[in-house]
Amino acid sequence: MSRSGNAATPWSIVARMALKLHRCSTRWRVGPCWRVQKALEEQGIDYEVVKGPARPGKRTELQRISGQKLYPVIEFENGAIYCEESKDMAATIRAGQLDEKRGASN
Ligand SMILES: N[C@@H](CCC(=O)N[C@@H](CS)C(=O)NCC(=O)O)C(=O)O
Repeated sequence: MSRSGNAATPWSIVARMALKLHRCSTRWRVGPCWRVQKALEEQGIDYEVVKGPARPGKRTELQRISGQKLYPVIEFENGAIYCEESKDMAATIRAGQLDEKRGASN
């Protein structure tokens, strides 16, 4: 193996951390959380599911990061938060515009 800078050499591989989808804990494939999760799936975007508490009073972390208590919320690797109506989030993902939200603080 040479150290020529070949992109396939092990030391050149940069691990990509997945974004986090903060969502409700239902297993049913319906509703706002699933709408956004499905769009991530369809677009082949790496994500990690973080299932949050069902009781609104226990959603302190969600409240802290997003300023509100409803799921779904996307947390980027850089800590940026993306939270809109799920229909708008799904449309953004499908339009290939999710990266544009990475710097947003909404
Ligand atoms: N209008 C919102 C509704 C979001 C919503 O109701 N999310 C559900 C989870 S799928 C939720 O957070 N439910 C918990 C609650 O209402 O306290 C949207 O579509 O984004």
